[in-house]
Amino acid sequence: MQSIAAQITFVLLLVLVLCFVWVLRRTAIPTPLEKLTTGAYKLRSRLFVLALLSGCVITGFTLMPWPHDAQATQVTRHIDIKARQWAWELSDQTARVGEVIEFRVSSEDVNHGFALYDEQQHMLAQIQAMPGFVNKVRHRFTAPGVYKVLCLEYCGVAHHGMVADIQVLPAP
Ligand SMILES: [Cu+2]
Repeated sequence: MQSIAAQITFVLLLVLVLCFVWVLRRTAIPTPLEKLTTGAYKLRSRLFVLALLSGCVITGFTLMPWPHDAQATQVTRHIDIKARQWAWELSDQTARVGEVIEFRVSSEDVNHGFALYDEQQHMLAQIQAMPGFVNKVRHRFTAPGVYKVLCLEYCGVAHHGMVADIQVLPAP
């Protein structure tokens, strides 16, 4: 189904691009080269370059670090997570500081959104919980505490009640 939707989208996009090209070719009025380097054209070109550079610099300085622990390649163990309306079922609700947990997330009914939060309500990891799929996300716990699992995908009237705890104990 998704591949059919993608193919239809590509065909419609191609038609749209061809329409733009057709309109552009019919209405293009050649601009003399000397006009492009004087007056308002020159100002417009400089403003365009300034906006482009500003956008690159602002984007570069405001990029957030990737929320998933990309260094967490050595998985210590895994925790199976099953979502259903409206609860989380975890194969284990405890972990140790320093452990790299691979969460294997699936759903028994509809789409849910698995999200792991620390005690300051900072989201540490998230991934979709989908029926028929097991999606994996890894996280290294660096501090003890009670972490929360919440649902990020609206899944029905009691969506807000989908909360589970993971107790993270100090390193042995
Ligand atoms: Cu939900």
